[in-house]
Amino acid sequence: MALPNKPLGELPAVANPEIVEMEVDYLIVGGGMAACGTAFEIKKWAPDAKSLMVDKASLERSGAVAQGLSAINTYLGDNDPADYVRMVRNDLMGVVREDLIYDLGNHVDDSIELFEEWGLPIWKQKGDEKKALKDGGKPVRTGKWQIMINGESYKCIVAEAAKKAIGEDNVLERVFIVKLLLDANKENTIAGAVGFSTRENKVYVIKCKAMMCACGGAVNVYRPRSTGEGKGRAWYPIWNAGSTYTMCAEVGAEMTMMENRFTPSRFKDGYGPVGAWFLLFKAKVTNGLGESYVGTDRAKAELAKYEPYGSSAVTPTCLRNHLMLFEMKEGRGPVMMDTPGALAALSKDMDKKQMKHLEAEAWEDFLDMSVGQAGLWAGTNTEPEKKPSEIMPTEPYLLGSHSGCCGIWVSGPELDWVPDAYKWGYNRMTTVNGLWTSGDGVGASGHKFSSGSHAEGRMCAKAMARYVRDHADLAPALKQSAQELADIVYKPVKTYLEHAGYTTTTNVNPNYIKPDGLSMRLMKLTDEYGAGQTVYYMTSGPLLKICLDGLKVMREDAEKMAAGDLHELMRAWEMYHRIRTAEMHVGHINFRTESRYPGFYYRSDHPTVDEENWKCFVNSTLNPETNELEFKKVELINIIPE
Ligand code: SFD
Ligand code: AMP
Repeated sequence: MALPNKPLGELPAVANPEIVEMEVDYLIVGGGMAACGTAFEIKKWAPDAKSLMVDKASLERSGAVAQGLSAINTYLGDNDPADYVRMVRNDLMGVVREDLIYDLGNHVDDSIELFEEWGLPIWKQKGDEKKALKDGGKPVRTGKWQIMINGESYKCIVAEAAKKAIGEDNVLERVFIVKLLLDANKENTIAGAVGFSTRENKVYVIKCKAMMCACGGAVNVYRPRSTGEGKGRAWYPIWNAGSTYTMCAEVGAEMTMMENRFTPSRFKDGYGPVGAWFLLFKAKVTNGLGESYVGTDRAKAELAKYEPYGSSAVTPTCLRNHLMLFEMKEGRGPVMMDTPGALAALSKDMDKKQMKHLEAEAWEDFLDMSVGQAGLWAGTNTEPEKKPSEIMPTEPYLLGSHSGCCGIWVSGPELDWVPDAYKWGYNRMTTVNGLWTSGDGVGASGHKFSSGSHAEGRMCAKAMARYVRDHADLAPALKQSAQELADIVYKPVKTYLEHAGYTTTTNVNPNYIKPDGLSMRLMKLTDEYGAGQTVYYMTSGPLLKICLDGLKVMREDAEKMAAGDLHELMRAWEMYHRIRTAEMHVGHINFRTESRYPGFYYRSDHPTVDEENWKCFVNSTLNPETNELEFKKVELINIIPE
């Protein structure tokens, strides 16, 4: 149930919060696209079971789709799922789980048909305006895989269906999950989670038989380009702090491709997405000399360095970024999106009314999903039909559902063509028994986007129900008492209350550090040493060592975090999740001695894409004895022919 908004100011935290203990069959951690998919589907496969969904925010507007979206980037329609695999594989420089991608390609459209049934307006081709997708209605395609929507209320629509299916009383909003918990009696088996309310002094200890954890990717691990009053503005959702990766890794889930990141090219300062401008409006991007930045001989020579990917029919996203950075570094900036040229070309044969409509679409693209960009256009007197806009790669984000693929190593579907090394019983289950993930959580399987994340969440529900049926003896038991768990969660509060009186300003104190201070430390470290934007995404072995040493110290310092109110307590745990996620990301980059994703990051000591030695996955696990990550290479198996 949603709780009312806060009165003025944050709610002070108390030393001894109320403890609420719960037990359910299915626990869904997160409330985004993937989690809503699981919540919608679980009742179908386990109608009599008790399920609970827990979101740190309010379901209607939580996660990456909070502001809405203008496009659905994965709709197969008449396309062959094998071609979908080929596209994703090429875009992610060859190293992907083809079984997961093919499986997703087979299921994703079903979710989109449901979205339409629930009320999401999907653009249709002329003549098909009234025909639903499921009845053969043809959508307006921007690219081979993408379709346009009027998606300002996308998340509200998806959340409503999830709530209705699972039952409103089975949704806990404004509860931040801090840790997942293993079973006391069964090895490597999930048994529950612990979290706290951001609106009441309450700790929740929840036992479960099966769990789907999908808390999105990780944002604000790296110093953003935005500063001062604009800080907090980013492209991906700042509320997702690496909880998925940290919480799953800490219970022993094997991770994969955590070296991957996404540094998307976006409209500078407002972070507006570029897809619609490239694909729908067919806009050209020019360098400071007015040349097409991808079309010069210089650009072709750069791409030739990264074969076989450089010469592919569609240049991978990272290499497109590489070309942009190449121009910027050599002083041929700014890189500009020629919005006036694009709109002029499109409106050549239009009357005044049609032109107004086209201009409205240009604004709506941002009003539907990235409102800050529309605000920035208005604030800088930018009329896109008159003035071009600058494009710039952002700070790095860690995610597994958009054009990136870091995440968790999961089982593939139980199908005979799936290699044995890729499946261990239950589709999308992690290497921890009873623990699933989806969306940004699943590694080596990018380009799912909003639709694929929802579909993947639904696939999890089916597999979870089978697991619970197959294990009738499941009786989750926790290793620690509810009080011990509450003490861990509220430790930053106790630290604060014990020491806050020592200094006159509560933010500066020799006995503790506030999450805000730790955030600045983290961003400075990852940015300067871990290939952030201020160093043009460049790092090397010696720089990575400094970064890893710094992160280790920071994790120790995190033990001394202090939180005076519930909002700050959330910030504290977000910081902890970010630090662990950064350790995984930087550790993976350190292990992979090549530059697999030029344009996303570079290693100056290993600048090439080394197909001979590194066309493989890098997986890691956290050793519970040493608390250190252990890395290994894992063989890549090609399933779909070229
Ligand atoms: O334009 C905790 N995305 C796009 N997808 C598309 O299909 N089309 C687009 O047009 C896309 N574009 C886009 C996109 C995202 C953003 C931010 C913009 C533009 C501006 C990507 C999709 O949105 C994305 O792939 C999916 O949403 C991923 O789904 P999922 O479920 O993996 O993540 P989520 O939706 O962010 O949800 C996360 C949830 O977890 C909660 N949470 N809950 C409890 N405890 C914790 N510790 C928690 N931590 C987080 C969150 O509140 C949230 O509910 S475009 O750029 O290409
Ligand atoms: P974006 O707005 O950058 O997140 O992209 C939205 C969709 O368009 C994703 O499916 C991208 O892969 C695709 N896309 C964006 N820019 C290009 C481009 N220049 N060429 C091909 N596909 C693109």
